[in-house]
Amino acid sequence: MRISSADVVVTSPDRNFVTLKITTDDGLTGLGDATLNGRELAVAAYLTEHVVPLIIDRDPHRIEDTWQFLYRSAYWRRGPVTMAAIAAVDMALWDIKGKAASLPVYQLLGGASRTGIRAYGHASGLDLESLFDSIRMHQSLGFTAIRVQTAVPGLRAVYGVAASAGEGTRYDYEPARRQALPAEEDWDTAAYLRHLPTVFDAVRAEFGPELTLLHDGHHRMTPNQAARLGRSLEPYDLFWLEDCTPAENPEALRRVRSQTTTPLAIGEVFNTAFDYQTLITEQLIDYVRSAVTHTGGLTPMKKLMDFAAMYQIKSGIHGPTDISPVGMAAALHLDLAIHNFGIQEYMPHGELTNEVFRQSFSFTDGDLHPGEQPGLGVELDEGAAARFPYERAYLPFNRLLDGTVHDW
Ligand code: EZ4
Ligand code: CO
Repeated sequence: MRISSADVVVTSPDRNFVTLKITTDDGLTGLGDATLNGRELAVAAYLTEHVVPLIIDRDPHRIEDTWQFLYRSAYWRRGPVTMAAIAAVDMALWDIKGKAASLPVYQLLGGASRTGIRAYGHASGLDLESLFDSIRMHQSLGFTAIRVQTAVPGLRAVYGVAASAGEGTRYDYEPARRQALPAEEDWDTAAYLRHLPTVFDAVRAEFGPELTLLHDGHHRMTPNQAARLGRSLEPYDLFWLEDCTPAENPEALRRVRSQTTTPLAIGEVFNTAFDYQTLITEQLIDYVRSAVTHTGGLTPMKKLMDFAAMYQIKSGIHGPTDISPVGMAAALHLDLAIHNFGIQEYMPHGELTNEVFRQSFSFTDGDLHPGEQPGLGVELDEGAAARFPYERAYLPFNRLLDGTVHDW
């Protein structure tokens, strides 16, 4: 079997997605997700101009060799654009191998280690009342684990919080913001540190001790601030505190770790196992947050999770709406197969996205399952995709109250 063609499809149902479709001379097709939110066309060009010519005529079964070839022969290693492009090839080849073997990809990764994949959803509120409504709505959908994000008094727009009560239950940061320039949000860490524990206190009082709660700090704190927040949230028994400090400096987590037992998760902006080396070997984190799409695909993610397993660190794979259904399906096959699964983030895609990407994964009683279709189990409706042309979109950015640009 040989790769006969590879096409990059950019489509924007609800939001932008970049998908690689590889076709073999046997007529099999495989899909890979290459979506890098806000920088989509950089990956599309990297694939079209530089990667597609390299993979034509290669044996699609040689996944490890193709991965090593694309990673090492570029000379310029790592980075989100490169690793998303390699991920797309890797996912598409696993999809093809599964179809060739008539097996779902999780079977090729070792088979199921569990019956379902526990997912967490995103609740948010401008005040306690709307936050409680949002949590109840997620419970009614079946979620047993819920991320809690809240507005902060005095701040206009905050990450993770629906802009108005009407949007209420569905917070989606960027797709609704397709516009010429990035939206500006504001931030004040001191106000956030004062407010957040009061919100978790109210949520625990309302929903009791058993509901699994998570929170995303979205890279905004210093190590000392993060340590203080971790401590102040200890009475509320979080499943994890995510991205408490900016991702570039793993040493920051030493300070946080030594000061609090609140579990820590990090890694949605990482793109190789090397980014985790210190964090894993020093056991500074509890959960690996990488996306399969942004970490070079299933091949390196399986190795990363096996490395993490040696240190009792579990998975918490990134699953926002900017991961396409193809990237989501890849995550679910891995989640089902690995021993050290923790939890899976799940933001359901919009209706238009589900029209373009025909999926076979399911969500029942709070658990996801990738389904039993051969390969990844997602097919691209190219006719539908063509109806939604690319629209430039940016993620928001933050300024402190005095106008200084801050981490978003
Ligand atoms: O901000 O995927 O935990 N989830 C997140 C996401 C990220 C977006 C960025 O594209 O932090 O909401
Ligand atoms: Co996050």
